[in-house]
Amino acid sequence: MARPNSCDIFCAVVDNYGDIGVCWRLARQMANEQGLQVRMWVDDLRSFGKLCPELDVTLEVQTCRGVEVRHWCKTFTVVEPADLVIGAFACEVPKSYVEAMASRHPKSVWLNLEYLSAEDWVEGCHQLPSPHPSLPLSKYFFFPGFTDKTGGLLLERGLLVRRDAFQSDASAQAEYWQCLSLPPRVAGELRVSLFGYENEAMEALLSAWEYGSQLVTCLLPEGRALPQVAAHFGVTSGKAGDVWQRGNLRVHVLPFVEQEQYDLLLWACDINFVRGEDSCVRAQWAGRPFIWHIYPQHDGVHLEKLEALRQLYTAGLPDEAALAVQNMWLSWNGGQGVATAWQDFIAQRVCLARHGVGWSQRLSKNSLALNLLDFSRRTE
Ligand code: TRH
Repeated sequence: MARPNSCDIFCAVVDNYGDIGVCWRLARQMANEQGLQVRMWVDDLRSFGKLCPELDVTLEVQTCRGVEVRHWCKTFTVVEPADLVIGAFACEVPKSYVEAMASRHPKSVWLNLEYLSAEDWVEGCHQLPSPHPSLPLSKYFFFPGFTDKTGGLLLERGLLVRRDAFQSDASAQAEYWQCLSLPPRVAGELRVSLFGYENEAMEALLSAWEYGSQLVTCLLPEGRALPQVAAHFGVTSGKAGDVWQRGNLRVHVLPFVEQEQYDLLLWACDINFVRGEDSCVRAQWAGRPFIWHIYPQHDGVHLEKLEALRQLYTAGLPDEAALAVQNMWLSWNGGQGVATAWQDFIAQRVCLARHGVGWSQRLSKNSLALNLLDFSRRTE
């Protein structure tokens, strides 16, 4: 097939912001960097509105940042399918639309964009077809990932150059902190972003920061971790703009911001606590040491995913630094001893920061958007 000109992306929001976060990033890259005509079908415009404040959640059809956004309702009126069709995270593309894809000439290329995992089996499943039981049409499994044999990661054009410029420009950073109403940094201060879920290790970590020898400024986006942090300071709730201080710990509660603004936060902080899928990738693009709170699943499979990324990411690090990452990630994901793990992690900060930059450069060679286009060009 020739290079696709149009792309439909279907996104069913399960919970949180990962699904819509990935789809929105992909849609903008396909439209604004690759020049495709992109339609994004989203079943929950309210969640989407958190990431994209200019969205009008009452509209069925609108254009936002070069992407046509459609409210995906239960009653789906069939439209002419696009050249490339991406169902995100195993969402069910409407039956009538699938039939239209099969009878189109040439047929649409249909992909299911899978969840991100660093596990070995991903390479073997990437790009496998799944023939439709009754229609002359296959769906292909497309796996993002961290190695050359996977679909790679979403990375905006020029992002690492912009990151490097920001991270080497002290006045741009000072201006950024000022915009957040933060005082200028003092010598020895550590700035940490904290995006996560409810966490049993939270109280122990906050206490370690409070009684530690270094001033820690914690930037806390509003959301699921907020009530626990508020409770540490003896308050029942919190909101963006709140500042709490005790001992050597100062917490600034931040509003949930657009994705580009969140990137700036990750670039500006010394250490980033991230979660889920997309923020974890963004922390890797930030190049700074990070701690991943993986999305917990009751069968415990998330711990295998955590371990798989941990192994890839720490390969080539000196033993002490690799162990520090392992202990910190495990203690933050249901393990024990977060206070000690934090001390060991912070002792490796310089080594991990150097490693993070090299790691991001290596990952940047494998672009998910380009791989998707290349695959659809090769697929009949
Ligand atoms: O919101 P999440 O917990 O999403 C998760 C994961 O994707 C997981 O894989 C999935 O199974 C589960 O939901 C249902 O974490 P994630 O993936 O990091 O998504 C958060 C998004 O929010 C990401 O795109 C970054 C963005 N973000 C902002 O745009 N502004 C902000 O201020 C913050 C804190 C985040």
